[in-house]
Amino acid sequence: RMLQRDLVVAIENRQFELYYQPQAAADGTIVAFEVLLRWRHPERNIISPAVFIPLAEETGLISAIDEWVVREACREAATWANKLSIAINLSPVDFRRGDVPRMLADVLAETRLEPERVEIEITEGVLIDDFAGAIAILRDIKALGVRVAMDDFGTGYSSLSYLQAFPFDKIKIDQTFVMKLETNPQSAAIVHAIIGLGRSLKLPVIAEGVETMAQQAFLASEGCAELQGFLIGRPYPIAHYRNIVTKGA
Ligand code: G
Ligand code: G
Ligand code: NA
Ligand code: MN
Repeated sequence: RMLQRDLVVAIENRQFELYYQPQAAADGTIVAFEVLLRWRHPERNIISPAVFIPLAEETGLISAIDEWVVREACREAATWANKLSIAINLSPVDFRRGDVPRMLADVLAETRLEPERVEIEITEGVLIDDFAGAIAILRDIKALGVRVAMDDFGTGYSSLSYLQAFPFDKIKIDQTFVMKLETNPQSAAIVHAIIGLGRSLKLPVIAEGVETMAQQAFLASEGCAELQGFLIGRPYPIAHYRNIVTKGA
């Protein structure tokens, strides 16, 4: 496909951009930013990662792309006066193809970003093919001082056994549950259960896709630790949030 060919030169032609979406504590204070990749295609508008990440995964370009994301995001965050954290998405394919812990260690050394300020977001897809291998890689990542969050929690197959097999630092409730909180009693029950699970396991829970004050109020009453979504802030280039990240700690 044409898009696939264009993807090969996207890094060297500087067509990728990072967007940053705030993550807030229960009291509304912004505590971190999720890093979200955008492709500014020369002949199209901005292309969503939902479109080009699968292509990059098929062609093996994903490892180079994710490494670029990690390096750019760490370089950016290292300049922030208030030392907020960043959450970076890695593809399950990275875990099968490359040496992710080595890559992270190299970038952290190069950018001098404190490892405690980095959180890796992975979906349970990472554990499906080679369970033991993935667990070993995750342990090496945590040994660097980097945190690991389980993304899109509740949408996969056996999330509960994964929580038993690996000490994740955070659970992200998938936005499909959050978006139906007001209209679907099942969604509210599932969100209630996930937050309760987090409390029992002493795992902080973050809800994504928070768009309304009613959703925020429900999540607050359930004791959800953190919120992410358009209500808190949309993903934008970091310039949009410059006054937040340059504020003294
Ligand atoms: O930002 P948006 O909602 O369009 O993202 C769509 C999907 O792409 C999400 O599942 C998100 O996790 C993923 N994604 C966003 N940025 C990156 C990235 O830098 N690397 C990887 N591997 N996935 C990303
Ligand atoms: O799969 P992952 O959780 O990484 O996907 C995150 C994506 O969800 C981001 O790319 C972002 O564009 C999108 N997103 C974040 N907050 C909201 C929201 O409140 N509403 C909607 N519709 N999408 C959101
Ligand atoms: Na994510
Ligand atoms: Mn998600």
